[in-house]
Amino acid sequence: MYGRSVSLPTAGKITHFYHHGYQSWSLSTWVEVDQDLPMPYPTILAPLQYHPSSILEHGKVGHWLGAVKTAEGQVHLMGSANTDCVLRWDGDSLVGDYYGTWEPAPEWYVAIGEESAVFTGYAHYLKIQMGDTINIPNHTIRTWCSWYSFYTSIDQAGLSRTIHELSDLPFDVIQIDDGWQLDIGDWTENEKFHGGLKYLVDQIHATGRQAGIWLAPLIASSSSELFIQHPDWFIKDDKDGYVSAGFNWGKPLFGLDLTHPQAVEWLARTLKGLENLGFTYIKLDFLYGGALPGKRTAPITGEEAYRDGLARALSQLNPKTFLLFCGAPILPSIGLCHALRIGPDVANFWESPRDAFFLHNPATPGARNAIRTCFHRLWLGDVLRIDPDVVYFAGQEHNLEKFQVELLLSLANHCGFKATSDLPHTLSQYEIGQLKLFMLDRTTHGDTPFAEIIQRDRTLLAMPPTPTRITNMIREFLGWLANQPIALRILYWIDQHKLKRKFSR
Ligand code: 9PG
Repeated sequence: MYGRSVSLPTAGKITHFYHHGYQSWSLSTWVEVDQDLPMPYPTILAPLQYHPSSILEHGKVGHWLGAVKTAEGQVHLMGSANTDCVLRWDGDSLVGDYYGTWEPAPEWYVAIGEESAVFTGYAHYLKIQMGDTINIPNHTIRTWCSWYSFYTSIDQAGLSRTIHELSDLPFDVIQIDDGWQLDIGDWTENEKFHGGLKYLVDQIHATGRQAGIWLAPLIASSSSELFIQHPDWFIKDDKDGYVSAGFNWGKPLFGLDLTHPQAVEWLARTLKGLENLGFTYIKLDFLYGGALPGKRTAPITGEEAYRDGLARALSQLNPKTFLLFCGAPILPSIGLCHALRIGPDVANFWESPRDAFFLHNPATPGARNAIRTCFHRLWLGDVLRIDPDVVYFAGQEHNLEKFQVELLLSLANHCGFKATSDLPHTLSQYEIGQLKLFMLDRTTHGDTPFAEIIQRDRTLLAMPPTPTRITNMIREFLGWLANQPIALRILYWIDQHKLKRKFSR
């Protein structure tokens, strides 16, 4: 089908709508058609978690693709290989709308049949239409990443020690995550890395591994030199204010205008600089910031700007440099990256009662949220490498039950993307054995494939219960509180303080 607005009549009694979220961390799941998803709170985090449009439609909207399921289990799917496409179900038909600026009108892929067959069909269509510009490796990825143990408290000494401790454990990549930079926008090492990043890269290389680095180059905080020196490189709204890219690190964030030629040159230089230091695995995070709706130098949409500007900057890199995208709009990233995070952050707990029951927010960190969204996006594995985030081995570092750990392990195994942040000295001999078995492809999680475990017990990934009057009142209050930047700043300080204490011991 072709058209700016198209409609596919559906037949049979429709019971579920497949809600496909906007970016890596956004919820993706089947939603019962007679059930509305409550608005997730706090709204200050919305730009980090959803596309502004999907918030308003209670989960009955899908980005780039949409599907409905009949009582008999037959699936109607409609999807696109273009940016700026949105799908809805109007009660009779799947309706696709294109909001982009390109002519002619886009093509829409349509399939009707058994669930896994129609999603696989769409994945193959995407691969051909968008994914064949990049060579996707198919070996297992085994990464040690600093985030889920050190968080922002990384420093040169701690990482050096870990590189040494990782000794001969089966990892191919050691990836430095958030915490090394001067500010969000200023991607040079801070005072905690007095020897320079190169010092750590050399240590990693000496162990025979690839060095990886995290950065979030499409957002900046107002305190950064980048924002202060180049305020005209950022996305604006109609009133000439800056479009919010959300709030994190106790700071408001803004998105880079990827239609500004100098901003793209800066981006290319920044990435090339890291590659020149020896980083061959780059985790590009918070990428939604470059795709936010708003006013840019060129009159194209956010998604178009993202795809075009990012492609130009990345073309300066060695094609062998492994690119992992995170916090990224899904479809506009296809063909630009080797691997893509397809769910929210795993955490060392199953579910946060505050987020699930009171804020009704399924896009926040937690193993259940991560597994739910990843499970519903496994079909993307036919398009690129999917990153389900980390697994835990160190029993003393998490509050997950055994079967929850096993679920994470079997998910990582399914994806062939095996990462952890566990610090070797926190692992018992037994746990080190488990880690080795897992990384060396000798299962430690039983033989049942991930999808089968989930299919057997669909309550595992059920959505939190719909709010009641009481929880709604609490949601309004907590949502209001969490929308106050000062409250988020205080939470951030508390977290930082706790981390400092933990690592000073
Ligand atoms: C570093 C981390 C890790 C992690 C990423 C990303 O506020 N938020 O909604 C929010 C969501 C995700 C997030 C941080 C904040 O995590 O997914 O692996 O790299 O950044 O800061």
